[in-house]
Amino acid sequence: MLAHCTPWPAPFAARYRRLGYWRGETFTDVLDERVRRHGERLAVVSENRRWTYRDLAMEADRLARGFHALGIRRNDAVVVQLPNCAEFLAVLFALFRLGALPVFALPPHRQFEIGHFCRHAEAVAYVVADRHAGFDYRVLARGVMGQAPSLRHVLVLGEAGEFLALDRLPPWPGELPPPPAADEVAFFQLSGGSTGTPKLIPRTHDDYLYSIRASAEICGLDGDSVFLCVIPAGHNFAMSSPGSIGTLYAGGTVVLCADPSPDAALAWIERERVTIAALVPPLVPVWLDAAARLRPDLSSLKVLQVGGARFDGETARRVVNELGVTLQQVFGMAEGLVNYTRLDDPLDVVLHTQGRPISPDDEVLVVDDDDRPVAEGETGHLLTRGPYTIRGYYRAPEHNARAFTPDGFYRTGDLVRRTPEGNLVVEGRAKDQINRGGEKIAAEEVEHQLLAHAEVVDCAVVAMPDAYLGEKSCAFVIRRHEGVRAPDLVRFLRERGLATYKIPDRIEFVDRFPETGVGKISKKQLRLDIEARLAAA
Ligand code: OOB
Repeated sequence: MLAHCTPWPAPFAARYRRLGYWRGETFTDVLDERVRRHGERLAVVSENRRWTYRDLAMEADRLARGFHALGIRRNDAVVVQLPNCAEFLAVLFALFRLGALPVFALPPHRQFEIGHFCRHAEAVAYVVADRHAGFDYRVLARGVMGQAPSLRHVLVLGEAGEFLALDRLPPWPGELPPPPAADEVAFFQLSGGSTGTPKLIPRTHDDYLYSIRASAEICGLDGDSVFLCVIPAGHNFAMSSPGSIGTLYAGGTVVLCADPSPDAALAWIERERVTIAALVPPLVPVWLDAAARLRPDLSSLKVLQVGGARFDGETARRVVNELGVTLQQVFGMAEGLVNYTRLDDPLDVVLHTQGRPISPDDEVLVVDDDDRPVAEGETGHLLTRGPYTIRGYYRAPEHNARAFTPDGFYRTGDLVRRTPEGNLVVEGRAKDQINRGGEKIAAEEVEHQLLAHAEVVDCAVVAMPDAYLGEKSCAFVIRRHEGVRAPDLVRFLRERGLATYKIPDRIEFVDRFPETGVGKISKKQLRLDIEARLAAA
């Protein structure tokens, strides 16, 4: 395995192969096989594209040759930050073909995050769109170029400016080197994180394709499936649960929609006869309201998946009643484990649980603070290990020692309970993270940034309830002088290049922090505090 990654111990790897989870199949094999079987079928649709499987494979091949001509080689990391579009998939399959390693940045990431990914993975290239959602990524790329010594190329979808356009890559006339092996790392996902810097998650062809194949089956995908991707295409949910790659695996059609507004998305469903879509919870009421207002023809839509953050039972019921579709709750993580309610589960399970793991070999433990199993049905920390859950983050030995148990279980940081029939219910979170409508914020990361401000003596970032997003972030700050105001701190964070969703939604200045019995800042008390202030207002 790639250096600085933690392989599965040999007996586990042997078991996962013996049981047929790991089949020695790569992403390139999958695409080639689909082209052989049904090259003329529609694979991917987006704003300006309508590609068959053959078109997608040809575009991926052209890009792979271009990347190779530029000197991009096996195990070279490439940060990919594209909006939802067909080209995203072509870039992906091109990099997979070469064994280069995409790092899936999210569209809202800015200089702080991108610079960190580039340096941490020693990325040789950065792929962006020229502009998206009113933001010019070439400006961001200019800033990042000066910050990451390894970075040799910025490749741009659209108007490249001083950079290289994806549609003008030099052609490589010769043979490409052989594709990578299935047990090698294929790419890096990003961790939602709870530490000062975001961690990189190495996923192999073998493990990821297993989760995809099994997910496609659980979600009933086949050649007639049409998947609508409105959440960021590089997020694990959108890619693999079963997501765009699962849809291609099944021979269906992926619709990549760059505009997440419900008006646009509902129009896509009608136009392309979408059969399955994936949403984060805050989008659901917005869709329901838009559907009631616009009355689009949603008769093709069979399954609506909701995941990434807590989904309340009331809204869940509305999905079933108002859209007449099968609801599926998805509780997953980029590190691996994904749980689904099954399509034929009783309504009660679908409305009130987050489902059960993909694999019979997903080991799930619910434990107390000392890693001892709690009584059945009690709430505890969720630990997991299995055929598609990583054993370690990339280049993070110290963090790995805390994030994994000595016998290789990943500490998810989620608090769950298991129902008698084996479904998990997410009851809360022990990790120091804010889940802002599916977008994860590591409190410590924002605190580090705030502490860099000369007027900040100390700070603590916590979640506060929000009617629309479920949670927003609130920073409690002890300042040196009263002159410094919240807008000053917000501007400071923006200038440091922090993604907008991580900028505290609210800043409260205080003189001191409540403490726990052992003298640490009591975030629990701070959460109660902000809740009370919100309720009073
Ligand atoms: C997905 O992946 P990540 O890596 O962005 O975030 C994982 C974390 C989980 O540990 C949990 O804290 C939270 O997000 N989460 C949920 C949830 N789904 C994820 N919390 C409550 N209810 C849910 N249904 O978010 C992700 C990856 C693959 C599929 C779906 C979601």
